[in-house]
Amino acid sequence: MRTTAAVALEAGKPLEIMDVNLEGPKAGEVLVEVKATGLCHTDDFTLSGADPEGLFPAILGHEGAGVVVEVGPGVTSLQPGDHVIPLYTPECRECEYCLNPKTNLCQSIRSTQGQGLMPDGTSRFSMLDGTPILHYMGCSTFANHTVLPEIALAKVRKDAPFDKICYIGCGVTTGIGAVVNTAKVEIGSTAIVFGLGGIGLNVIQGLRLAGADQIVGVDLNDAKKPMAEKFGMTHFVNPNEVDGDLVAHLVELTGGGGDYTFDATGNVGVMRTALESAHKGWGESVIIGVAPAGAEISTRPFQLVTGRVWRGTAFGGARGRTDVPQIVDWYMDGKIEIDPMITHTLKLDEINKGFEMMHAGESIRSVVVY
Ligand code: NAD
Ligand code: AHE
Ligand code: ZN
Repeated sequence: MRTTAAVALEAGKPLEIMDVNLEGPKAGEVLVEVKATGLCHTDDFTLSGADPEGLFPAILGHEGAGVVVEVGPGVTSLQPGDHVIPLYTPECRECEYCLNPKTNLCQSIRSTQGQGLMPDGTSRFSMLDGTPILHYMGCSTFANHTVLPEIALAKVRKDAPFDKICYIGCGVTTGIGAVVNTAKVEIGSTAIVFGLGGIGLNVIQGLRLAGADQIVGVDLNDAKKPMAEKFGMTHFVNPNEVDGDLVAHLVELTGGGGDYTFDATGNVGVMRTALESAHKGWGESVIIGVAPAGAEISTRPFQLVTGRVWRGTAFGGARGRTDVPQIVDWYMDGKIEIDPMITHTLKLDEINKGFEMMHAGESIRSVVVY
């Protein structure tokens, strides 16, 4: 079939809207009509050329929601008409990783996914002249139709709006999951969140859900403050307005440091500040941000010797087929909020404007509706 997509032809160039060929689903695969997709900073990171796994030409996008159109041979858990959220972290429920309760990082298709290919080592997308186009993070939601493995789709309730629940495909689950699955924050905790964008705001709403007492937000952009307060931030710090050492300021503000700190910027200098502003003896710092190729984190080992813990999280530690339908229920039941964070709704041919607003710090989440 033919479908319309925003194609990343090369790093650093705007996406190009074009018709592309899409082959139907093979064994174990599912054809999905994408109804809506969010624009995550990670899409921008890959498009910039900073992602060591970034390959071109590719169809980016990994924060979608849509409807099953057709299933390939052997697919048993989904049928046409089902509503689904694509999962860049699949859940096969069989591999060594899925069987280990300590991780959500299903590895059953990770190597082909990282090469922009389906599990059989081929792509379903091509240009109209036959040139193959690569998949991205196993999702490619910047296409109106896409093909995914069955294990990379969460089946969700049909009354949930696509243009909101697409955000659960990455940002919402990553932020809330970092709090409840990875850090396992306790009631009454003190926390510091660095970066109040599409991920950091969801960390903040996760902290509120978990019953944190003090939630400090740190961002260079003052315009992020009102939204963060709406989601539960109790104190705001702009590093540019702090006289002297930022770590010392945060340690004083929190009475010794955060029980939990979170990096949602992708800046390795910020990651160090986050670790060092965690409380001596027990503070845990969670890295969410994705750093460019070649970037490395550093700190004095003494920071860890004296009891701080440094860890990371992918997709908020969530097991997608199990946890994502539940997060959709939380949204539909009013336990979590999504709507105010979706600041812009765009058509596919406006997608580059969405990235421009991200760069300018004008948006929280832009969502493309097909
Ligand atoms: P975003 O652009 O919406 O937000 C980033 C925020 O960080 C902005 O508000 C910006 O002003 C702030 N910021 C930038 N530099 C800062 C600094 N030095 N100090 C304080 N604040 C600073 O991005 P997002 O969509 O929220 O994504 C955040 C990060 O999380 C990205 O690196 C993204 O790739 C990553 N991410 C990781 C996962 C995961 O599973 N680990 C999932 C989604 C996104
Ligand atoms: N390809 C990059 C790493 C990118 C990365 O860390 N991705 C996160 C999800 S970001 C979603 O917005 C992730 O899930 N990582 C685990 C994995 O297996 O990719 C690089 O540095 O090579
Ligand atoms: Zn993302």
